[in-house]
Amino acid sequence: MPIPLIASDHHLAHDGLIELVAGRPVPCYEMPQRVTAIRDALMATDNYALDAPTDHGPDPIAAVHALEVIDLVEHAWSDAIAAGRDPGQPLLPDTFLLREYAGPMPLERMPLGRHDRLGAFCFDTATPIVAGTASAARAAVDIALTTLDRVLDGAPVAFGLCRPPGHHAGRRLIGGYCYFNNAAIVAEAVLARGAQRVAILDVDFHHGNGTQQIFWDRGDVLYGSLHGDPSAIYPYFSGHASERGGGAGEGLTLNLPLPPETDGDAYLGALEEGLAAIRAFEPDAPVVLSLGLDTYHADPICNLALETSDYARIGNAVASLGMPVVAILEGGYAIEALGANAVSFLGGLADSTVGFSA
Ligand code: Q9C
Ligand code: ZN
Repeated sequence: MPIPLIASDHHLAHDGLIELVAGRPVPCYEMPQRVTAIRDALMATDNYALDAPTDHGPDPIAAVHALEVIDLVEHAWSDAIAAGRDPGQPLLPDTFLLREYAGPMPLERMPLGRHDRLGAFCFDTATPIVAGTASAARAAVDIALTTLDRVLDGAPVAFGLCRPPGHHAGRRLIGGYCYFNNAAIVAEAVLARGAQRVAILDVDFHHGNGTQQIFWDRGDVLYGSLHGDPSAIYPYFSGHASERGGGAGEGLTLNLPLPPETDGDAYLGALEEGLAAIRAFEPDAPVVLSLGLDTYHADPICNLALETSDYARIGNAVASLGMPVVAILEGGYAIEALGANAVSFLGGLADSTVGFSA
């Protein structure tokens, strides 16, 4: 059986993006060719069935994100244009509404233009908005939810080529190239369809601060993440092993920070801990996999040391759970290697799954 691969071209207009790295504008690493490269490489193998997403409407997004941040993503660009901003330049925040700004003051009003509110809802300078951003972000959610549909319909594995990615986006927060949290929306949707416990496994190089925040105090969602140690790695302020969830979610957040140059063997060792936690949680729903490929040794913005062949081993290890997997694309910026790494990962994931169902 071919593996469902859900993709659309809506993301192509989320382009021409600039991010600020140490204050300097550079072309955004998160570019359209990422998804095109992965799609073409997977389709060249004949093992995938390419399909378009179906429209799931706004409700699944509103189940995860606050209306005020959805409104911002939808309207920041048009408000900026109405205010006379240059349509050739992506929008980035020029303020940051930190806790320290308010101190004891009960500040309650937002600026009128949604573009001027960016500083209240965006935590970095890597999350630009252009004309095509909102429709791309909505399409990415539809891709993620359609990927879930395929797995609920019986596919052991399906892969959603979501772009923009999602795992840095919190309940009322955008950042890290992310606007809507595709994986969190899938987890919430599967619970809405009657599941009791869902596990999210995040193998992107960066800590999924948004996903962790959304499910921090939830007893029905396990969040496990392997990532570069936030002591010196973006997003810096979360992802330490000591963060374990709170309230009903106590113990259901598992952070596995990794040192620079972690190789395949060490990665697989840490992954076993994550997989053991998932088994112990006994999910009754497909595993949601936040699949970043920025753990690759040649990724331009990351510092782990995985090789292409390691991804097949990682995919195999995830498949050893014996659970269906909804794989959602997150990061990965070594364009020339993304295709081969995706083929390797998904191949490893699907191989063992076939073994299970046989
Ligand atoms: N000097 C994802 O992989 N830039 N987002 C960090 C550190 C932002 C990564 C710069 C990285 C965001 C989905
Ligand atoms: Zn990443």
